[in-house]
Amino acid sequence: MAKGSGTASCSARAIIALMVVSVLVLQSYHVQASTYIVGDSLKWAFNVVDWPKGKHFKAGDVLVFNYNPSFHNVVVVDSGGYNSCKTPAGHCEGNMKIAVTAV
Ligand SMILES: [Cu+2]
Repeated sequence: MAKGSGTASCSARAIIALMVVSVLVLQSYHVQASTYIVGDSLKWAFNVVDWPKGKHFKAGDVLVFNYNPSFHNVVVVDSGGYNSCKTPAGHCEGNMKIAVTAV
């Protein structure tokens, strides 16, 4: 009986340790996530195509697109859509597009 109790206690400690490690991993992941304003002071506008250059995005980072929805929008496309983009108002052709790789 005493032996069984010891085993249960040991398992409980292992589970608690695992939970602590999980929380620490989640917290460090959360701390490392960054928020970016797409286009910085230009916001989401024409000629933002080079904005991602030199930045190193990670999974979990947040990209904020600030724009007037009466004039612009944001659409996720694949590389084919990115390269061949055509929009009625010519915004994509005006380099109102970005390609982002997160690691
Ligand atoms: Cu636009």
